[in-house]
Amino acid sequence: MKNIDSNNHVQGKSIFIDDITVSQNSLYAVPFCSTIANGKILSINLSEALKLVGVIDIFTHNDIPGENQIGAIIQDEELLAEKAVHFIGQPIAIVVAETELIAIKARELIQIDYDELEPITDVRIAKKKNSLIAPPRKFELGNTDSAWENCPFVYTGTVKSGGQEHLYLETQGSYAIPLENGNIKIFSSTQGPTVVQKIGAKVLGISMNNIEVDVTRLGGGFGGKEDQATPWAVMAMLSAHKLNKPVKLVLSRYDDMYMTGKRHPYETDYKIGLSEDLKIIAFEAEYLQNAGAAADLSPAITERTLFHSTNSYFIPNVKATVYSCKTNLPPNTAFRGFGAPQSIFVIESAIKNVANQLNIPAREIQEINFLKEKDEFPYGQIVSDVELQSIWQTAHNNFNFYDLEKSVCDFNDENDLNKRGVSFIPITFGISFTNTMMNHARSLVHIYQDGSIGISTGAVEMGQSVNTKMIQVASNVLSVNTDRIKIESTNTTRVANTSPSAASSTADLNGKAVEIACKALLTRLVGIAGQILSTEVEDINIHNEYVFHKNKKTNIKWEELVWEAFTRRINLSESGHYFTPEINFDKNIEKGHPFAYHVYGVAITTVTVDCLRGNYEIESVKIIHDFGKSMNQEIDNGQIEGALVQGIGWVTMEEIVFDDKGTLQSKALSTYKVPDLYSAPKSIQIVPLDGRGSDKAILKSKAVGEPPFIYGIGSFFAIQDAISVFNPDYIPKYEAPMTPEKVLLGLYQKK
Ligand code: LUZ
Ligand code: MOS
Repeated sequence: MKNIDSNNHVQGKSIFIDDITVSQNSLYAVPFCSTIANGKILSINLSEALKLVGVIDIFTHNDIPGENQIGAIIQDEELLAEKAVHFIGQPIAIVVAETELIAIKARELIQIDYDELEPITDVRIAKKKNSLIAPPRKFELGNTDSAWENCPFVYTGTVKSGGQEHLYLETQGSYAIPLENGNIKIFSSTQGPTVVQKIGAKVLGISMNNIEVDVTRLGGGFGGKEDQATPWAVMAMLSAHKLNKPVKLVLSRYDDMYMTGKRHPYETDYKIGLSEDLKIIAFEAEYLQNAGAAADLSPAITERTLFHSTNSYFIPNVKATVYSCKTNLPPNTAFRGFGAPQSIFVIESAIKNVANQLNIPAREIQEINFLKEKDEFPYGQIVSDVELQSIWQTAHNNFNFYDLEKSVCDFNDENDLNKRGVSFIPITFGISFTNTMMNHARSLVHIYQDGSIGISTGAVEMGQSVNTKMIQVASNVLSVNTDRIKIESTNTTRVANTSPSAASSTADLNGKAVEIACKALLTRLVGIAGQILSTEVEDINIHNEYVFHKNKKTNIKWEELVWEAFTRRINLSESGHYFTPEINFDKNIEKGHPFAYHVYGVAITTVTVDCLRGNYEIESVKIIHDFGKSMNQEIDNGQIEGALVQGIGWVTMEEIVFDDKGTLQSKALSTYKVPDLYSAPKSIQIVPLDGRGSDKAILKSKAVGEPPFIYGIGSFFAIQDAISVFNPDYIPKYEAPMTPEKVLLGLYQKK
């Protein structure tokens, strides 16, 4: 089945926040934000701005009727700064005007005085000053302290990875409409409608049932709208509430880039020990996460960093500690992978470092240490249904590692100024929100009298095609054509208490909820068919829109059956609720079984470095991926390709630069380069593993959103290998991104 939105997307007919028809009396809001990274607010003067013709009002924290607090996990973030500011881009006031242009002009007229303080931008300084978001977390298995003496090979190192701009095509935005009795309806480009509803109610001092959040689709989220769509939505609601007029707030690209948080940069010190036969015996890591000025989702992200600290390997002795460091940068947030890519980059760098020291391919160390059935993860979950061995074998069968490596060697022998490198990245990604309570979802399915079907769920469509998959699930259970089924907007009044669409779990959780509701409806309809045909329900089934009796087609069509059921006063609506069984996690002992299942895979990346210029091309990425039993291979391949290229961007060209005053330097697409068609791999081959799937995946079709992001990491190591071939003096540093500038310096580095 094709993505149901593709025709409209291509024709520009799909509706995003900025396409919603606004009513005539609508107003426009823009945030006024801090221009310093740390300091006290001494005075603020709005009078010049308020004088501008067309300005309606300017709101500060004094205008907030409820609590000035938007922190979701830790209550440490004001919607509008009161006495002090902690990062450049922190909202202080909301300017509301008749047009967006007037609002922008007015905000330039606001006068503000600060008492400026020294900002912290560096995680090492933050840790030294004990500037932390929360106490550190530690996962332990075995005993590393006593393990080192049994390790003939012990290496230490430091690994750094940079931030990343989400760059969703649709910027943050919302449109709030005041209704009667103080109620509000808001359209928001959010992954978390319930988060917007809950925080909005708190700030406005009203109840959740006063707010209706409606989401048709997002022009991309990537985690950037899991938590950080909320402040802008709440600002629109606050303004609408105060003025009793509809208010639209859509950030410009520039505002969006400098006001919102990004992927967390990490700095990590590690120690790794191996036996003579290359078994990893012990691994210690101390991750320093740059959280920015408030918690946002950082505590949850630190957790996933620890969960993935050993990637695809069994290591009997592990000590992994993470510090969430509070700095004067915009609060960093969820981004595809949610802290896992950062720690997987660390363990892969450690393995690569060992391989370089021992002068062997990293692949040999990787293969020997793969997780096997019944191994234990550092968090206590026991490995089951592991696919790594079969993935590795399938990769070798399809792409012959030795031929591949030999062709790279031959190329390097024949070329002086172009050099190639190849790398292998296995992945093991845990599926479920690590916070167990978030792993449930609801659906509401209506069958209308004419046989058409409307489905609401908590799933937010953000380009990942979850709506298409929901239709497939309903069509599969009811055996009706997909064009009978419509997916309604995601709306907190129809489906309440939703978890954000995140953690790669949206299709699993909401799909299961749709499946449950449709099965209940099917049972009712089959019962009616049994009555009509005066037969046992066991002999009835519905197939391709017809009632079948003892596997023979009858002349009762779907819509006739539905009408008959309606006339017999049968309820044709049903809600479904699904919660992931078995999962648990005890934070006190840091042990449990947090994940429904794991997704596995491997990527083999070949790059060519231009040794004169320092730029590079990704020749090919060959992937064996564990889709389980994919319910839509084209859509899932699209997720793999997008995630891969996004991952490549993170470790190669995307470089977020803040100066030491906390000012974002890379705040436009002229200074922040993301992969385009020319920098995408020339060839991407995706071979689905003939895997077993999991009963906890919807129709055994495993989650696919985040895991393949990690394949992109392979390009980092392949580029480094190519540099090493050209320049034997090159000493690799494990610091992403590997920009062309760094490549060039590496190519001509002298001992
Ligand atoms: N969001 C979240 C996530 O709240 N919890 C998670 O475990 C998670 N994992 C990946 C992406 N978003
Ligand atoms: Mo996400 S990083 O699944 O919002």
